[in-house]
Amino acid sequence: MADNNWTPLEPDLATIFDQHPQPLEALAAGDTPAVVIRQAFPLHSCQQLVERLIAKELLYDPCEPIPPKFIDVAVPEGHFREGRNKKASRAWDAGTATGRRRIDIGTSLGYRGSDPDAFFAHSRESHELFADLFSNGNDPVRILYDVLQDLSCTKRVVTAHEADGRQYSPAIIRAHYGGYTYQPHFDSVRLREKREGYAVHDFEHQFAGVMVLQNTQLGDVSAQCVLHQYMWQPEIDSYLRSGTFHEYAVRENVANVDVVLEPGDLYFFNTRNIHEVPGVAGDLPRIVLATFIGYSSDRNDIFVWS
Ligand SMILES: O=C(O)CCC(=O)C(=O)O
Ligand SMILES: [Fe+2]
Repeated sequence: MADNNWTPLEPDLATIFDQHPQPLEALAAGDTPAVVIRQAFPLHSCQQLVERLIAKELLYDPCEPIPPKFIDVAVPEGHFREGRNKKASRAWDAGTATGRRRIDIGTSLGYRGSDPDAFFAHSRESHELFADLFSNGNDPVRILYDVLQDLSCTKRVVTAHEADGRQYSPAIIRAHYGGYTYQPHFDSVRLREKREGYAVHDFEHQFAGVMVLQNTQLGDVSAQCVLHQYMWQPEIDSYLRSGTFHEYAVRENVANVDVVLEPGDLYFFNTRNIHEVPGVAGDLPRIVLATFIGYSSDRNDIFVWS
């Protein structure tokens, strides 16, 4: 059953606050699928940033042969590591799709968090890398944090850190080549990755804050996130793993919305809502700036990491 009231809050802070006094509480409760800020980062800044990432050889130009170093570091679809496991788990069965590569710039807790020392060492390098990348002052990470700060009303937004001061990576840039697909899944350091021992484990809710820097397009189809009005429960795992969530959603009348974004648009959603980004194998990779966000109604601080 389509729930017509389950629509994103958008397009700018003033309008969003007119609709809801506490937008992040609305996300926590699942009352809205997403909070969308249109054109948070200007289109020409998105384009300049992508050019700079290619010039610095942090990403590759899809029109050129792939430099071998990118083949070694690409993250396969659906991979994450649980707890202290060295071996990757898969959030869904991606089959044997080839050419779908994800290149990360920054540090992923989901992918690297099984070895805390290596994770925090890698995160330190990411801080230096981002400081260098955005030394021109045109900093989309700052914009994302500032918007989140405004949305949070009286809370304080900080990069996630441990009690001893070790910092998580402030954000991550992900480039998805060749139609890389996020099948229906949820993200949770608590419920999925079981990151006990990390400070981010202590928050009640997890959100994502994602800014699109470049999209991929094939004909008139571009890659967009679909959010389902279903908060993860253990009984859905078998459907997620076997790739049959859509059949379940149809049978149980689970509503969903497409969040259609242009480069420069920024959206926040509750990562416990089942979500997906069907891949589109256009000429260009879909590139996003992504964060995870730890939020508790009764805590004054909001942690951001990647
Ligand atoms: O790229 C997006 O818009 C969301 C990706 C996502 O679901 C994830 O990184 O877990
Ligand atoms: Fe996700």
